[in-house]
Amino acid sequence: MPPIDDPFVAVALGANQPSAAGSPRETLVAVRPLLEDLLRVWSDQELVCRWSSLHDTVPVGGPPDQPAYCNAVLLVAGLKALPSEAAALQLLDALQGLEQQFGRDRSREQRWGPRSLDLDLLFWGELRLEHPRLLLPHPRLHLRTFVLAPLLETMQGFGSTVIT
Ligand code: PH2
Ligand code: MG
Ligand code: MG
Repeated sequence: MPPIDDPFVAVALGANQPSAAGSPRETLVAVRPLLEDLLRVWSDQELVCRWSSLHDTVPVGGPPDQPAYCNAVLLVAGLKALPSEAAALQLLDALQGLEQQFGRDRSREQRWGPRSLDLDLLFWGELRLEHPRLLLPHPRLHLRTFVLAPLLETMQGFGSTVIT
């Protein structure tokens, strides 16, 4: 893979409730091509998409006894558009539309409670946003192993080379 200097977009995926597509794992498998299509439409160009594997994870926060999560990360490279608040909010709208398609109903859920699909924007290059709808970079990114472990998988091979 050639080095790519354009800013990355990273999206975290999570689910711990069944959707019409099936179990949380089946949901994430079904979401993958739809999320890639959504990003291509949003950016109006071909992109380099790097997927982590699917991770079964212990729930962090939220109500006690909620079911285990399935998590993954998508790293998107090769975007020519410059990061901006307007474009990031447009992407957030598109991600929330996809969440709804998989049965997510924000009006009926608890903070950090169970959900059929969660799509979180983690960062877009160096863009810093403090918008009521979106904080970038994601303020808890560095605290969440269920995000960092799959993110690291997607980043292998990009950027600096290890000298042995
Ligand atoms: N998402 C949450 C709350 N807790 N725990 C894990 N393991 N994975 C998640 O995706 C997750 C969570 C709220 O978005
Ligand atoms: Mg979310
Ligand atoms: Mg989340």
